[in-house]
This record gives sequence, structure tokens and C-alpha cells, in this order.
Amino acid sequence: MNLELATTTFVLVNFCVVIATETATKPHILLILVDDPGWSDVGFHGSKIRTPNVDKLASDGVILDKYYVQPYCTTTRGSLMTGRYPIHTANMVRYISQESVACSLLSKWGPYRRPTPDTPPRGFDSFFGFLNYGRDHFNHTHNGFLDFFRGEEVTREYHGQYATHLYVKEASRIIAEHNSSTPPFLYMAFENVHDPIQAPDEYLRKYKIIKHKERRGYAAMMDVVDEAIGNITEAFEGKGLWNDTLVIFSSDNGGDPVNRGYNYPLRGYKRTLWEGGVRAPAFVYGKMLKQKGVIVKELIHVTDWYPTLLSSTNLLGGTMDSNDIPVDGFDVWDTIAKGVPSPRTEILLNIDFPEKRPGLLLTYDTWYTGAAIRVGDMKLLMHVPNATWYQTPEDGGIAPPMEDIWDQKTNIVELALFNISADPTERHDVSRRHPDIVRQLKARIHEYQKTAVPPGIVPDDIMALVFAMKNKAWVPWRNTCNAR
Ligand SMILES: [Ca+2]
Repeated sequence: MNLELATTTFVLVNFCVVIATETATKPHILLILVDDPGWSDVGFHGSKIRTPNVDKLASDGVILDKYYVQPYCTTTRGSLMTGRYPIHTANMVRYISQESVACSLLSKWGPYRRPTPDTPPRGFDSFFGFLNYGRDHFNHTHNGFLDFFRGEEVTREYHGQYATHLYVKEASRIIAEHNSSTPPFLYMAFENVHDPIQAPDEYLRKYKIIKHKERRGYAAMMDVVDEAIGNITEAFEGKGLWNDTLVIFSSDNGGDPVNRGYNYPLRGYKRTLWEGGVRAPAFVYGKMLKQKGVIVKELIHVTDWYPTLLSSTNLLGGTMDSNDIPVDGFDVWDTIAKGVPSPRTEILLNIDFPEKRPGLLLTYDTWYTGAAIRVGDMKLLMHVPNATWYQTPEDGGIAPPMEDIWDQKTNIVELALFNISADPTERHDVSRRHPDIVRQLKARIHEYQKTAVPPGIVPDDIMALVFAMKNKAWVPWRNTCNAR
């Protein structure tokens, strides 16, 4: 079963489509999306996992303390590239053309199982990576078949080489060979630290202090990411680009304790709308920031990068797409760079109620998030699978088996209200004390629900497997999109 399936289709619009031609004063962009690190898995949140390169950039930049993403890999990627909430991303199809920024995508694309137009390079100048999820980090297979592309072509030459090391080499090459007349836009969608838990021995040896074997492996994988970011930083410096580079660092969803990622003291984990599932470690670094070494406590959401990068004249300075569905994100550049209050006062975390859909996986009903919204300090959750707090094994916690998470799917919280500013770990439901706020936030969810586009999720296509068997690799297998 594909646990990564989103509730809506998202056909991705990418930053590179709509960037203006004037580039002389624009910064270079290094957009880092790490796969699955939890709130408590980075050094700047106090983890025992050592992330010195990440921590240095975070402490010299702007840490985003109230930054939210979606609870899944795929939906966060869709929201990042479109500026829309998942309820608004179905049926958005755009033609990708090329403009003046040299865009490169490395590592994970994510929403495979769709026809060809959804797959990269789709507006990126170059793509080196894979389409699925949960790939073997050494032999690069997903469910038994190779999943590794250079551009649109399957590449079979890297068997046995650790994938993140390959991405760093590729990134360094791209930067070194870059024509400096156009700013590079490097989207590093790291494969780590998503399962399977695998890391080269030299990184595992650094974490003997962690007795739990899988957590040790996870720590080693995060160590690889940190080293990778350090090496990519050096590549920018070596090319003389670093002083004009803006770095955005974000997790794509909360940590999954089953795969040894943790969010303590936050409640919940990946796939849930509790804080541990959607409040993510993030920071921005760049010499163009007017404030540095600060923690921004304003609301920011992953949908905000699209309008921030495109509409801020100091950044890419382009125009956003003209799709009929409005962008949900806000330009939060002044909030990040100058510390002014965020234009965003609320975040729709998701609306995804259980629903039987013909042709879909029979067990789909057991994997839904429910609904949640944050407005100011308050957060309302409706019909959400319950979730608890997991502390890391190195801090005395446990590594739960999958069954524990599954069991919680039968334990539903119908309604809960938290004051997240006063109670960030969601321990005190105040819904009975504030029926008026419950009514207001429920009304907001219902208003959003009216604007939702029909979910475009489709069942797995058996022909994908047929083509994979024939090619001994996952490949795009049909092209049904009228837009291309
Ligand atoms: Ca993820």
C-alpha cells in the first residue's frame, strides 16, 4: 500500500516557470527540503544528533519557530511548488517553459504514479533523482525495481553508491560549471532521512552513544545530510556565489517514530495534524537578511515560499501563475528579513475526512488526517486520529512498533481546541471552556471546505508495474495530459 498518497491531485507549478528576465541583482537560491526529520532531530532544537553545519546557518540566520508544513511528503511538495493548500491543488495543470534562472532539482520528486507531464524535469533545467519514496539508499530500488533518473532517462550506473553522496557530487558539479550570468536555483529535496534506515558505516560509528540500533542509523542519516549541506555550502563559496545566496531549510513533515524520527516535546508525528506532524524545523539564511541570529515567532506556512520567492522584488521578482484557484500563501519576506508581523493570521492545516472512493485502496479509510486549523494562538482539530508523545530512545523514550501507530487509528478525537502559544505540546483541550472560539474555527474550516476542489487522487495503475517489469525500472508509462 502506498502510504504517501495525498488526498488531492497536485500537478506542480514550479518556480522556474515564472521568473522575470532581470536577474542581475537577484540572489541565488538554495532550497533545502529534508525528508522526514522531526522537530527534535536537529541540533538547533537540542538534539543529540550533531548537525553543526545546519546549526551554524540557523544561528546566523533566522529560525522560523511557528512554521508549518503538511503532514505528508507529497502534499508538502505540492504546496511548496504551487503556493496552495492541498484542498486547492487538484486539476492545476500548467505548461512549463523556461526562463532565465538555472534551476536544478536533485533527489526526490515524490508524486509518482501519474502520467508523464507530472514528472520532472518539468521546468527544471536538470533533474537527478527519483520519483517514488522509500527507496533503497544504496541500490536505488523501490519495491524491487530501479528508480533513478538523470533528466527523463533512467540511469543504471550508480549501483551500490550512497544516494545522498551522489547528490552532493552532482550539486557541486552543477555549481562549479554554472554560468554566473544567471543565478542558480538549486532545489535539494534530500532523500535522507526517510526510511529505509541505511547509512555508510563511518557515519554509524559516530553514534555509538545511541544504543538503539535503528535510531543510531537514523542519526547517521541526519549526519550525512548535515555534512552534505556543509559541502554544498563550500561549493557555493568556491564559485564565489555564497555572499549572494539565500538558503531556505525545511523539513517536509514531522518525524515518524516508527522510522525513528522524533518530535518531542510536540505531540504526534508524520501523517497527523498534531503539532508533531506539521510544525517543522526551519530557518532562512542569507547575507541579504536585515535581521540575523533571531527566532521569528510569526505564523509561516510552506505555501508561503511560492509567493515570497516570486513576488518579493528582492528575490526572484517574477509573477505568479494565473490559475483560477487563488494562491493560499503569503509573501512573508518582510517578516523573515525585517521582523515585521506576518501577513498570515491563520493556517488551514488540512481537511481530509474518511471517505470511500471507488477504485481506491480498500484500506484508505484508515489513513486520513481529519481537519485542523490554526487561527492566531488557537488550534482546532476535528475528527483526527489520536496521537501521543514519543521521546527519543537516547533520552529514555521508546521506539514504537508500527502496530502502536495503527492502533491509534481506531482512537479518534472528534474535537479538541488548544491554545498553542500557551500549550504548544497540546496537553490541555480547552474546547469546553471556549465554545465561541470552537464555533468560529469550525466555521472557518467549513468555509474552506466549500472552496475545495474535487480530489484528483487516482488508484494505482497496474500498467505502471507492467512497464516497470519490462524496463526493470520504474518509468513513466503513459501520457494522457492534454496540456502537453
Ligand atoms: Ca517526508
